[in-house]
Amino acid sequence: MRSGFISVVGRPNVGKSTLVNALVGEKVSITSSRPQTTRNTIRGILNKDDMQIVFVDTPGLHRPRTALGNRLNRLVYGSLEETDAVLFVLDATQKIGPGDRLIAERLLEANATTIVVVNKTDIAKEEQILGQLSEAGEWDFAAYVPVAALDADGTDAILGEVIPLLEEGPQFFPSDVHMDQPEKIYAAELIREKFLSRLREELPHSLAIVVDEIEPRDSGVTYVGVSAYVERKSQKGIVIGKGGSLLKTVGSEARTELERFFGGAVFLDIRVKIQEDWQHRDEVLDRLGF
Ligand SMILES: Nc1nc2c(ncn2[C@@H]2O[C@H](COP(=O)(O)OP(=O)(O)OP(=O)(O)O)[C@@H](O)[C@H]2O)c(=O)[nH]1
Ligand SMILES: [Mg+2]
Repeated sequence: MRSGFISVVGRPNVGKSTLVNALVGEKVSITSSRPQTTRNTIRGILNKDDMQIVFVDTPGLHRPRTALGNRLNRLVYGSLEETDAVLFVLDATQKIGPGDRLIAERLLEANATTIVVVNKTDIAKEEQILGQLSEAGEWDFAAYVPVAALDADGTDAILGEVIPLLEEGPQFFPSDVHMDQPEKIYAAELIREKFLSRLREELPHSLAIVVDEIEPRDSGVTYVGVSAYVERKSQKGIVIGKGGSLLKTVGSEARTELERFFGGAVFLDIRVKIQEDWQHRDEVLDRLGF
């Protein structure tokens, strides 16, 4: 059997998680239009006959301003040590900037086999795509592939580059699984995704979701008990919304997804709590599971 780990790295919001989902063919990692959506390395597993590819989605790399940001960057560069190749994702609609260059330098230093993926070609102008391919071409990485991850367009071309790199290796996961996240973590991510799509500006960064309890009840309903942590009192009001309206909307959207995941009725109980300045506090980050 041939197998390997492929890390997916890049600046925030370039479409890494969307790409991993497209490659695996399942929603393993949440996505949103807000930068810094992904907060952990998330493995998505693609099983093909006699082959297993483990894609490692990572948090977007940026100049860290918080203890959380620092941890996330360390996590990404740490993940490179255990990967066979890297997909370095660029956003075709954005100019290559200092952030991208820094990542490129780190990848070159680490001597990582790197495939550059130019994403969002569906909304980029042709000259933007060509400009990026030629500018990024100066880094002299192993391959360059334009894609539109949102439409799963170009994923075959990526696999065409990745598969020849795989070596004989063990089967890391059972052949019928496509992710390795514990149920509570995955459920918390699905809930956070719904909040992200409804919250504005800085608030998404201040939100942490912890699933405290998943309990099948006699009635056949699965009870899901959740704490939604914000950093300040004012944020609590925003997350709850006027007369509880935002919490209600998000709760109902999240419940629909959770019911699909659990395959049955779900009672979702979200409590909004304040954990002051959690992004900056190491002991709280430990407790919240970062
Ligand atoms: N039009 C278009 N939008 C895309 C494409 N890929 C991703 N997006 C959008 O770009 C936004 C960011 O996508 P994500 O997959 O969450 O980006 P990410 O790189 O994982 O972001 P972080 O986890 O914050 O680092 C979302 O709104 C996606 O729907 C694409 O190929 N075309
Ligand atoms: Mg992501």
